[in-house]
Amino acid sequence: MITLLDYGAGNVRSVINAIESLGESVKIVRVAEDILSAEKLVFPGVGAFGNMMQILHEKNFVEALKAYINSDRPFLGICLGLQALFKYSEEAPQLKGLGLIAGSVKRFEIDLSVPHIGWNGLNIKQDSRIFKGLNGDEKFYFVHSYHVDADDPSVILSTTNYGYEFVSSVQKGNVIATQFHPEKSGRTGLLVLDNFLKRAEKSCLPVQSPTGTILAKRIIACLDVRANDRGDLVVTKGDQYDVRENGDVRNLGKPVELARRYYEEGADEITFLNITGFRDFPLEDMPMLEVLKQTSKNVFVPLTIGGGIRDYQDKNGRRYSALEVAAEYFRSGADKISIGSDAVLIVEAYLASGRATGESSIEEISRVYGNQAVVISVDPRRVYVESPDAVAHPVIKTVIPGPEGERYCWYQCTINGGREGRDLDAITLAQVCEKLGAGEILLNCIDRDGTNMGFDIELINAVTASVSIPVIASSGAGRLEHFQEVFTETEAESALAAGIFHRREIPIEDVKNYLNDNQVEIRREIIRK
Ligand code: 1PR
Repeated sequence: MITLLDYGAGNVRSVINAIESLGESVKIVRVAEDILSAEKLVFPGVGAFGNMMQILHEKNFVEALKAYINSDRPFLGICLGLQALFKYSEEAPQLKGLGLIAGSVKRFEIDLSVPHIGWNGLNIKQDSRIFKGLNGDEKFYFVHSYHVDADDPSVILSTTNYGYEFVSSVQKGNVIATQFHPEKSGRTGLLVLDNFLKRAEKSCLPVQSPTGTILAKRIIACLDVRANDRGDLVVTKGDQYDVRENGDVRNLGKPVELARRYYEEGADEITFLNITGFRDFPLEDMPMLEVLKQTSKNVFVPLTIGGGIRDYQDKNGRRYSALEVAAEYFRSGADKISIGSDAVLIVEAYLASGRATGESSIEEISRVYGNQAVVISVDPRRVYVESPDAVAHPVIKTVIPGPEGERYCWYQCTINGGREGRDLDAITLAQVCEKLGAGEILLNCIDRDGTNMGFDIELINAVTASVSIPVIASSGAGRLEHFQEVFTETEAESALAAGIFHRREIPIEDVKNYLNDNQVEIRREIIRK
């Protein structure tokens, strides 16, 4: 029996699913006594340090946790579960950590995108039983803006490079804690978790121990989901957002099955977009929640879900906050949520008033679950203009002439699935959303969506140049070269595709092999039978 400390973090369901997939059963801590009587304790956390410590105090878990960890019984801390062991964090300096390991938690100070999101390796510093069966060149999934700084090097189990070398895991007797997420690191992550759970007897070092690690570029599979006219939830795909063919909603398969297939094929992340979410209310949309619950049982890479996340009033006049909607998605297995139309309305209100309210969905959800959990899905289309000063929006000079040969354009934001254009541009939207607490930009492009013409490189460069959070390039992938192009001609950290995967035109593995052959750092999953 594994005891799991659930303080309400966003990734608890993923950890439970991973532990249960390894044949173990989980007992959730209800009272401090459950911690003290635990045989093995797993403490997963993701989100904000301050919020976590506050809840641990409110639930009287702090002293019990200290007693358990000092008793040197098996303990696995994940992400915030690692940071909690240290004295304090720059993220909430007013709140003390457990102070069981000397040192503190610092924010990344680098000129790379923060948060550090994606698959990165480990520089192994000492042997451990969690390394049984590892080669040493595996990559693990990280999603964080802060990292620990240990005063005593003897507790450092591994470091990782991201701008500089930071501590990515620690070990002190039977206490092990990782900054990366084994529950979201595919089969490699499950192996590490299994080694901890099954008390792999021998402490060992991986076969190889490379020095220096590199963050991989991510390949994301996107499933645009909606109900077809018969009410079945299907994966569909638009051509420039038009999902109908001969009047019918294109049906490209079942969401749970396709997600599983892409996981098996090596997708680094999977995104579900409920493309009619703006119409209906997510919490009444049980089928979508069920898709997430079913998928997260067998898919151990990060899951993002978007569509309809906003404050809402149901037909009985009951008001629901976007935070409640997001919480339900996290409890159902999501690791990140994506906000589309509501983000456009929030930024318009911000620009109109010149100040943040603190109550927008972006601010509320990032405050509780951390900015790395909030993705902004942008649905822009090109608007060609005669000259750079034709409009009050940032205009780019384009190599792709307009219908009348125009050489300038701006990117107009839309809402409600591209149905309504707004007087706002994609660059300003991304900048303000970052300011309000978003952690990542999913940069779609209506003009390129479903066209197989390649990504809109000019749009991606314009947005990546204006934000310091990671950007996902999306829309238009049609050939292997398009992925090479987006990773060599832009700063995008990830590339998302849909149509080519659904129509089995190019398997994910081929994309990865092609990128690997062309010296683009990617994650390879060594399939362990
Ligand atoms: O506005 O918060 O309710 O969220 C709705 C979400 O659904 C938004 O994220 C929006 O991007 C998405 N969406 C809405 N309508 C459509 C549509 O297609 N009619 N899909 C839609 C957006 C864009 C990508 C697509 C890439 C890659 N599709 O998700 O997967 O363009 O496609 P490709 O590789 O085939 O070119 P809210």
